[in-house]
Amino acid sequence: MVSEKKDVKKRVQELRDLINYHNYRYYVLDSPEISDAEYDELVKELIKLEEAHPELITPDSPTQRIGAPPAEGFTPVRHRARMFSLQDAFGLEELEAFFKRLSRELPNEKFEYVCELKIDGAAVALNYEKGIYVRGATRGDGEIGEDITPNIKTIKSVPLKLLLEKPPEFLEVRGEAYLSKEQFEKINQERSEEGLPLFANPRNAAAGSLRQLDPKITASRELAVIIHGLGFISGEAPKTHFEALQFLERAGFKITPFVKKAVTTEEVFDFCREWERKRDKLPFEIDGVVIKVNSIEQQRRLGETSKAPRWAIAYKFPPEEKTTKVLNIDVNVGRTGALTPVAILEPVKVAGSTVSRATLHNEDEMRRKDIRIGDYVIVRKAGDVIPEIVAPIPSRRTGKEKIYQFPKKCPVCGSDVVRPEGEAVARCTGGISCPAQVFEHLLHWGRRGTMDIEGLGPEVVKDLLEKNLIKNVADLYYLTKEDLLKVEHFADKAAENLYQAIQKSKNRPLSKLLFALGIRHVGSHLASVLAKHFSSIDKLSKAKFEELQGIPEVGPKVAESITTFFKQKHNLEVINRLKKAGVKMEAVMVAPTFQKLAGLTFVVTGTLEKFTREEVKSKIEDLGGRVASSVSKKTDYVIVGENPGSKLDKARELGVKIINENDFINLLER
Ligand code: 1X8
Repeated sequence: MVSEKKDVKKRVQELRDLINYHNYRYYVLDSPEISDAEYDELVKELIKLEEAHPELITPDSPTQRIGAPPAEGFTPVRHRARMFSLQDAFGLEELEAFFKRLSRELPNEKFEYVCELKIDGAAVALNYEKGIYVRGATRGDGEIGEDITPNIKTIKSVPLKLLLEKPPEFLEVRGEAYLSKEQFEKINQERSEEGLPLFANPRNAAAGSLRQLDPKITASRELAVIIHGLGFISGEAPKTHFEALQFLERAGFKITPFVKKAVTTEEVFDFCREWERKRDKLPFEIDGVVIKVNSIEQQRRLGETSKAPRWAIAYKFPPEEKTTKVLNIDVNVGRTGALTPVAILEPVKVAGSTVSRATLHNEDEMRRKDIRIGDYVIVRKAGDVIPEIVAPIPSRRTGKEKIYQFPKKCPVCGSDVVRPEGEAVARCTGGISCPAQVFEHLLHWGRRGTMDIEGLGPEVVKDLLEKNLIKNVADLYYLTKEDLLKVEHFADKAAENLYQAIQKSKNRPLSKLLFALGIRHVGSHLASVLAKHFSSIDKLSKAKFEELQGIPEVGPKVAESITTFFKQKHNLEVINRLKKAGVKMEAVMVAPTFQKLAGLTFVVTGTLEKFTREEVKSKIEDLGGRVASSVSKKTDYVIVGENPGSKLDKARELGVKIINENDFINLLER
C-alpha cells in the first residue's frame, strides 16, 4: 500500500512536469511536440489520479488553473515596487529628443538600447515565491493594483511553476495581458450578436477580460501574457535589461518576440520604421515600440520622474485614417441569427493592410453615423484591429447616395427578420432551418441538456456539414450507418455508436426536445413549463399569442418569439421531417400528484457525490420544481455539496433552508 502510494505520487509529479513542459512548448514557444489528443490524455490521467488522491493536489498543479469560485470583488494589493507608465514619443523627432536628453543627463557616456514591440494590452504584475506563482495584480494607479490571482492563473502562457533549478526566494515580474487579433475579433463578434457594447480596442478587451469576477469567463477569453521586465528579485539581479529578458525566458515566461539590442540610434530608428511597416503581419496588436537603456546601472542613475522612468520611452505609431467610398451595404447573418450590416468599401490600404469591408455593427449604429450607400467615409485602423468607419463626409455627397433599408427577410434562408423593441440586434427567426445558424444549432441539439447525442461534437458536425451529409437536425435521423462511415476518422465502432445515439435520442422527453429546438428565449426551465402546459409540439405550435401569455412565467417577449418561430415555413418543414423520422413529439404525462416539488425553487452549490448538476436539475424539474442559479428570498432550498461557494453564505444570510444531498434524497422519497 505504502509503495503504491509512492508510485502514484511519483506519477503525479511526472505528469505535472510533462504537462507543464508541453504547455510551455505550445503557449510560450508556439512549437508543440505532441498532438492535442496526446496532451489531453496526459491531463485526463492527472485529473483521474488527483480525483482518487485529492491530498496530492497542489495549487501549482496544471489542473488548478480553473476552478476558483467567482469572487465578490477585488482586493487592493500594493506592488513591491512602483509600476510606472512610459513617456511617449509621437514621431521620430520626439525619439531623437529622448536620445538628446539621455546624453545631457549622463554626458560622455555610451548607451546600449533594447528595442521591443509595444503590446496593446493591460499591464499586470505577477509574484512568485520559491518559484511558485502566488499572486497576480492589475497595475491600478501604479502603487496599488487589484488582486486578480485566480484570473491570471487561467492564462496558459503564465507558468505556475518556474523552470528554474534554483528559483529566487521572491520574484515580481511585469508584463502585458493581451488578446490575439483573432480572439479580439471573435469576442466582439459574439458581443455584437448578443447586442452587447463592443470593446473599442484589444486593450479594453484584455482589461475587461482580466477584471471578471468569475475566472471561468477570463479563461474563456484565451488571453496571453508577455513579460517585459523585473519588478523585484531577491538575491543577485541581472546587470542589463537584455540579461533580464534572457533570465525571464529561461524561467518559462513568454517575452516579446523580435527583441533587438541596438548600439546606435539609427538602429533604433530602423527598428521603429520596420515594425510600423510590418505591424499588421503580427498575430497581436502593437501600438508602438518600447526603447529601454540596457544597462541597469545607467537606468539607476537616470532615475525617474513622478510618472515614468527617464531611461525608457514608447515610440507610438501614428493612427492611420484614409478616405474611401461605400460601394454597397450588405448584411451578414451570424451563428446565432444576428444580422450585422457590413459596408462594402472601395479597397483602400490602411495601416499596412487592405480594407474592403467594415462592420456597421447594427441598424442603430448605422443610422447614428448616417452612413449611406455611395458616401465617402473616413476609415480608421488606429489601435484597433477591426477597420472602422469613423464618419461619412457629408460635404462630398452628390444627392445620389442611398439610405440602406434593413432587410425584412433573412438573406440566407428567407425567414422573417425580427427586431424586438428595445433591442439593438435584428435576428433571423429561421432558427433550425437557417444554414447560417445550423452549426451552432446542431451542437446545441446534441448536448446533454437537450437531445443528448453522444459523439455529436464540433468536429463531427463540421465534417457532416462539409460532406453535405446533413443540412439541419432533421437530416441526422435519415443518416445510415454507411453515411456515418464517411465521417473523418470514423471506423465501424464510432459510426455504429453515433448511429445508435441518434436513434436513442428520438425518445427524449418533450421538455428536452423543446429546449433543443433553440427557440429564442426558451431555455431549459421554460421548455419544461411549456411541455407541461401543452403536452405536444402540435398544440404548442398552434397556440395563440394570448394563450401563451396567459401562462405564468411566459411574458410578451417569449410569447412573440414562440409564435414567430412556428410561423416560419422552413422551421415547420424541419419539424415535420423530424416527426416522420420518428422523433417523439408528445409528453408522457406525469400525474400532478407526483409533482411533489411543484412550486419549489432550488439552488445547488458545491459538488454533489451521487448526482451530476444535470441530473439534479432534471429530477427537480421532472417533479415540477425549478432550479435557479442564484440564491434569493424566493429560494426554498439550497442543496449543498463539497466545497460550496458564496451561495451558501447568501443562503445563511437570507435564512433559506440549507440541505445536503441525503436530505434531498429523503425529500424525493418522502
Ligand atoms: C509597457 C509595455 C512594455 C513592453 C511592451 N508592451 C507594453 N505595453 C515592453 O517592454 N516590451 S514596457 C511597459 C511599461 O513599462 N509601462
